[in-house]
Amino acid sequence: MSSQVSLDVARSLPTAEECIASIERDGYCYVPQMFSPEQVSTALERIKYWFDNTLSSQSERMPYLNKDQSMVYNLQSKDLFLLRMVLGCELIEKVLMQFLNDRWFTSIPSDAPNYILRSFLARSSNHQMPLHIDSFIPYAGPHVFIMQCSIPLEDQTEDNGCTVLIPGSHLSGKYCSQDAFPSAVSIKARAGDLVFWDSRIWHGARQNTSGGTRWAMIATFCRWWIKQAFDIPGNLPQELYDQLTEREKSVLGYCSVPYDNEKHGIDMKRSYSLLPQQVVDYRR
Ligand SMILES: O=C(O)CCC(=O)C(=O)O
Ligand SMILES: [Fe+2]
Repeated sequence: MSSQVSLDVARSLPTAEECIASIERDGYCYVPQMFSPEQVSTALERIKYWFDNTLSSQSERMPYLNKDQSMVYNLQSKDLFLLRMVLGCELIEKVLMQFLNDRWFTSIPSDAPNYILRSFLARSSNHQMPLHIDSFIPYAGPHVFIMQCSIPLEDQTEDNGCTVLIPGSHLSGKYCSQDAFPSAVSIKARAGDLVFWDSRIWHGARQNTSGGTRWAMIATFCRWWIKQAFDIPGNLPQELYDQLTEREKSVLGYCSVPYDNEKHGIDMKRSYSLLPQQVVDYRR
């Protein structure tokens, strides 16, 4: 399977094995029409709602890459529908388990994820997003620490700020050069598609000159021992926590948060049986 599949060819979804092979080789994989039009239209409506209702409370202290971009952060603590669109997708789980599960995390069943959600946000493009890596350091090798899943909720084109990336750059072992931007591949995905990438890949987004929005949800997942972008476990509303399965709780990070001190616990890798009843008790 090539990483970018022609959109007008009717085809069934690629298998997890095909996605894994593409990601290993090219650093990314593109899955047409993973999500239904109903899921996409509900998600877009909710993202717009959350954008309108949270923009004014966002901190002024923005990282460089997010400045003056339209963003909604922490979707996992806002909307169970959006969270389950991602966590409930079998293909996403299979692919992430292959790359990010730790086989020595034996306190959780081996057929369940032990990776965690690093961040879950929605983003519409404005100005060009420079090429960057989200693995923080470049390194070559077979082990992946961080991966991203993007779900465009509107068709993304070269005019409205589509994602761009440099195939194969995940194995370059180098930080990005902006000189590579002109040779980056445009991911002209449609609403409801799914794009995976190894966070070491050099990627960014084009400038949006269309006058419209280009909303996409971006979920970043990492190995259980990597710091999350926010204190995700500590800030989930209790009524949302009550509805989650053990599997979902562990993906949000509850099985790998540090204990307050040695009196409460010592193992960094916890079993489901140690999950707290109350969010306020999550570190204990
Ligand atoms: O908006 C995109 O397509 C890319 C976003 C991105 O690279 C990021 O949020 O780290
Ligand atoms: Fe990124």
